Amino acid sequence: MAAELSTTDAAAAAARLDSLTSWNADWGGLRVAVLGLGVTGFAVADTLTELGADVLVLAPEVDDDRARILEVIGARLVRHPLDSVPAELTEFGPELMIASPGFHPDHPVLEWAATTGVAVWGDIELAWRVRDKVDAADWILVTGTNGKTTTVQLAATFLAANGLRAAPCGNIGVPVLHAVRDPGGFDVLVVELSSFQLHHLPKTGPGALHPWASVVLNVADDHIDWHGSLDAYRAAKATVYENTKVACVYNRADEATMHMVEEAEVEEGARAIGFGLDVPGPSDFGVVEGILCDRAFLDERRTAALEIITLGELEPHGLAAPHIVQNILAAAALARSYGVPVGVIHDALGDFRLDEHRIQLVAVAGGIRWIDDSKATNPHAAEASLRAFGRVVWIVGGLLKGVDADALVAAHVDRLRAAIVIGVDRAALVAAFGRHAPDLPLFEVVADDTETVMPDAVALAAAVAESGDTVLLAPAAASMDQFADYADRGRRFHEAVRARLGGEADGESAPNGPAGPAAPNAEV
Ligand code: UMA
Repeated sequence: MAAELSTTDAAAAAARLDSLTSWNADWGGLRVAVLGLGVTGFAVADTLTELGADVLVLAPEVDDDRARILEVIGARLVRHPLDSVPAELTEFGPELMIASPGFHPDHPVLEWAATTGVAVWGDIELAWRVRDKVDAADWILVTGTNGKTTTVQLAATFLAANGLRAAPCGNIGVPVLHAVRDPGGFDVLVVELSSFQLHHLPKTGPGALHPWASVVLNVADDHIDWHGSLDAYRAAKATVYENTKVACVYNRADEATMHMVEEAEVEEGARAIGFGLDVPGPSDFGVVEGILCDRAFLDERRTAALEIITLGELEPHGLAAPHIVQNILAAAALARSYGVPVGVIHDALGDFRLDEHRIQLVAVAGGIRWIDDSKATNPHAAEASLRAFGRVVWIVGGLLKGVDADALVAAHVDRLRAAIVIGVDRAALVAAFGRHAPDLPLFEVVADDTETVMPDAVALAAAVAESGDTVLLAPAAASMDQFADYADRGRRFHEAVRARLGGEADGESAPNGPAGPAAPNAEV
């Protein structure tokens, strides 16, 4: 084990790190350990070697292409299971460690960094510090348990429709470092942040973000196993509002998000902007008689509102489900804070389509709708999905990530025709159904072979569903126990449905055609 840094060494190391707030700062020779070689670790190592730092990458399993490129760019790679601290790391004596988001805070290597006084950053802090490489774009931050990706895509679409160079990035799958280093430059980055990424962000000091606008869409149980408690998860999410310059957007239906804004240290003049499906107050976005409205970014907001679009216009594009309308309102608030006219937002929505596996209509046959919402990877997302339909045959289960699905089951038993439970954490779900709906037809797919899970689940659903029902894949759980990811789970559902129905299907939608959930009823 390396000895702890002496007080003088530690002060010198801290002072050097404090000075690193620009692409043009002196990164030369800085010893940086990079933890993980997934999408993030690779972008971090690539950036740091370009900056002239001395980079040591630690990773358990390594993609051959990435390993080859690391060699070419001059970063060293240590393959190690990382269940303990590799000797190469202690010999290297890093001045800084950059951890990939998936690494748990009490991972042995991160604990070693804490006890030896090595600073730990995430990739987001690094990206913020070097954001002036091309053009120092403004950042708009989006987090929340559900709806992040859709909101990021919507906001970036609205900004781009107004002629701005805008890029969606972050947890959405594109490291922010890629966007920051794009030679074309951007005016605005719309950054999706996971609670893992937020956990590593400082609230003050040279590494703290100062976003243009920020939003926490909602907070529900998720990733409790990673953060240790719901409070810790909430605290990580709340970081997104710190130092916001123009608009802190919050969800009126989720008080926790409002309290986060109240407690955040924001820049002078930053406004709190609420969104919700009900009638908006001044400084809010909301819905009045089926019309989505901005009552925040207009001088006459005490007496008037600007019309963005109607639910009737959204319906044909499959965008009228209540939780999607909330995402649209939040994204509109973010874009309006950057000066995008409502007419531009209206027109951009006409061309917008949701990604696959989000309440996606797969087929209709014999009056039964088959819906893929594989993206519902936690109970909160599955809740929104279930609410959007009438009588449901529910395909549920997977990896519950330490989250309790009991309340979700209890809340929706009345709308269920049957439940089909898949995944490794079946026992908890089966017990919940036993408690809340002992008479409900309940089937377990016990096979855990990736090839057979969906065909088995679909066969069971086909046997029990009746005309007028919706067969809904909304697992309320992560997919990695049996599938590569949620997209793989969704794809296999599509394949199984098509194989089962063959020529029977009455029609199949284009990716994310209207799934037909009830539109929210606005109150006047
Ligand atoms: N690793 C370990 N030990 C650990 C954790 C990770 O050895 O304890 C290894 C992994 O095997 C992997 C590497 O470290 O090879 C890096 O893994 P990572 O899990 O940090 O993932 P990345 O490939 O860098 O992708 C991350 C995000 N992944 C996670 O937060 C888990 C991606 O979000 C994100 O798109 C990408 O950075 C770019 O920013 C995915 C995700 O599932 C979509 N996010 C979670 C969510 O949305 O719920 C938070």
